[in-house]
Amino acid sequence: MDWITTVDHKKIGILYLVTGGVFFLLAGLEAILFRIQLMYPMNDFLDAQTFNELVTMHGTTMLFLAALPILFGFFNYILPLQLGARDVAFPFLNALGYWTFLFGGLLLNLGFFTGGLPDSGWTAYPPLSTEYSPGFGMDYYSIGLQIAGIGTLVGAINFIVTIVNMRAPGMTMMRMPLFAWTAFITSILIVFAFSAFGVGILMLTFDRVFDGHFFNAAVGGNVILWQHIFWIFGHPEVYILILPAFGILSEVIPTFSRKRLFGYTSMVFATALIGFLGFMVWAHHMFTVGMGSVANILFAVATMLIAVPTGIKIFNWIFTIWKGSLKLTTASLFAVGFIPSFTMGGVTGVMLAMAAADYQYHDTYFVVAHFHYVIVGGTVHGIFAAFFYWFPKMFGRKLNETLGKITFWLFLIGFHLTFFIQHWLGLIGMPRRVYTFLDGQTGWNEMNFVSTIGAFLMGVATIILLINIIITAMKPKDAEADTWEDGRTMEWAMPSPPPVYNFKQTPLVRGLDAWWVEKRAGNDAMTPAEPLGPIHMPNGSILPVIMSIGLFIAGLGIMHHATWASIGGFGILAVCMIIRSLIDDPGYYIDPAEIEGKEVKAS
Ligand code: HEM
Ligand SMILES: [Cu+2]
Repeated sequence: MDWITTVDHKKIGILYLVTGGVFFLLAGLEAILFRIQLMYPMNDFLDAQTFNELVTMHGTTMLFLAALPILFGFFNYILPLQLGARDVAFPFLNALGYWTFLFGGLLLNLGFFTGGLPDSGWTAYPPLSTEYSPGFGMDYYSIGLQIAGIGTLVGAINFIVTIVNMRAPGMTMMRMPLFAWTAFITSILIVFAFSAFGVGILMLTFDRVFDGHFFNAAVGGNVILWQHIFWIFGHPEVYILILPAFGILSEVIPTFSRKRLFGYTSMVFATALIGFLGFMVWAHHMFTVGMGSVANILFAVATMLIAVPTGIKIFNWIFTIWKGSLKLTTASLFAVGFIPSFTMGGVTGVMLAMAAADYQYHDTYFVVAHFHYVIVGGTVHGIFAAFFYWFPKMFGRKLNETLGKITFWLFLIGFHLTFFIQHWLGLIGMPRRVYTFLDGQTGWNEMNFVSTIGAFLMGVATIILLINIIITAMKPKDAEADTWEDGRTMEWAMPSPPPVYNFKQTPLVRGLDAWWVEKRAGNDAMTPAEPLGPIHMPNGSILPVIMSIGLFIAGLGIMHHATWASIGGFGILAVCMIIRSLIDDPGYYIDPAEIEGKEVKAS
């Protein structure tokens, strides 16, 4: 019950991690299924419709329900600790964000039970997603993502306010850990990108459910309109996924190199610049649409520009490792593995940015290879690094390092085996999203076979990680506060896991890498910025769950033209909002006497 009503950022963070993790496994399983289909020519393991559904669900789930929520889990858990805050700015809203994400995600996946999943690709281009996709599949997509998107937007706004308002005394913006900086820029991108997407899928819902004509060329609508709206969201979305991973690297690498991050200021500006440029390049996904050469050239050049700030980051990490004595833990291995894999994705990105050459690459496996190098080589590696790095902080136990390293090597090898070869598959003409291919085309059989074997290896690596988590869960909680011994930021100055109220007294920040500064000064705890006093805590609430269920019912009602269900669903929402507005919730206080002596000294 406690977990359903909680508004504690740490518990919500764990909820995000667990839910995102389950969706990650589901989407991974979908990928393995359609990779089995592509293992042999003219295979009939899956039929075409099922293949399309699995590809669509794989991409959509990975992006919206796995990668981003897992990153939100880390934001939620770690940010307030790094900033020295009691919680995020709006704990109630935080819970609401999680529950709308969960129920939106469930709606998206409802087709597994009712038959008819989304099948038009994660890009949902009309008319493929309108006229040519009868049934409820794409309604689950547009309405499910609408609801999940509310959660994402709410979460992002919450993180922005937290970062602007809740930093401990002394923590200026330029003393903020880089992970917090990337969370900040990412959240700003989410606010702009997800608003555009929300409008786009609302229009799609109108076209599908209410016979609208936004994207219907036959009656004066415009299909290209969708592509623009989609990619104004879609391109920043990939930066939304990669910037937090940059932030994770910028924490993990200095900790294990036992050095401060090289070029902190340039890292901050590079992050902001990447965020800004990320909005200037969306039409590089549309070079073959026929926008004309001027537009193509502008978007090509803008895209190539992004390589500059990204290169700055890569070099800064390398200079951080340089002449430090890097400790090889699973976390640092994933962080170091990130660098070459992600860079290769960046290089093919610049190749794709050449508009003329893109006529050859477009819609082939070259693109699939490219974005998996960025997303799996980058984001997923970052997520694994973060998981091993912060796991002891969150659960009080260190994951097994031997099993962790096995996971790393299997995953790294499996990943390159799966996707490296797809560059060639693409260049010799294998189109993306085809459910089978003819026998006897030079190299196709062998390369597709190898690719599938690689996918199995990644699957095995993930299973070993699960075993690792189970084994670790059975061990006693014995992680030190500063488990990795060389922690630099403030989360390492508190017990693992931290008490509900985080720091007993709000800490005083005396420099960049606040905890490192204190350790250097010979202190074994953060210097407090306030006297010990009663700690104000918010009460839990059941309303966020009920509100999300209301939205879920309303969504189902809309797609089935069931007016009463829609009104009922929105009614539930409205009643909850009224209750929340009318009933004052003052929260409660924790008495300092109660916590005296409970604070664990950081060693
Ligand atoms: C288990 C590892 C993975 C394997 C084997 C895999 C495999 C694939 C393949 C073969 C496709 C292309 C299918 C086609 O176009 O015919 C694909 C599409 C896609 N994948 Fe993955 N993938 C994996 C992990 C991921 C991850 C971690 C993400 C994101 C976090 C991701 C995001 C996507 C997206 C966005 C698409 C495009 C879907 C679409 O075309 O609508 N994949 N995946
Ligand atoms: Cu793009």
